[in-house]
Amino acid sequence: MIGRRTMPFAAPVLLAAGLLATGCSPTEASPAPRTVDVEIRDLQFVPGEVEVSVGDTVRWVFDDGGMFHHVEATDGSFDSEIVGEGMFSVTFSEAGTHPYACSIHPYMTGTVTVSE
Ligand SMILES: [Cu+2]
Repeated sequence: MIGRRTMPFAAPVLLAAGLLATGCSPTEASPAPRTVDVEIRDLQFVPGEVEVSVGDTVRWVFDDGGMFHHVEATDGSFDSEIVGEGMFSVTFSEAGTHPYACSIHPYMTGTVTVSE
């Protein structure tokens, strides 16, 4: 008697794996939301101007050796409060232009432009 070790169930398993591999939806997806960093260092916002899309997040990173700074929108739409370290994030849900400044160092300015 000759043992034949066929595997009759292998074919359905491979078929299922193939379906999984090609199962991606062909529908057009909107781009994933991004997070854009603005570094606060050397008494500047770097970069000073950022352009994002609705749904994106801007994250300010306080990295100026512990010096206190403030991210305060001119239109009042966001306010980090005065801090010397850490991060401050804002997710923008509407298109618009938001100039902002540091209340302690008024020459520190930046702009976030949000487009559809
Ligand atoms: Cu400042």
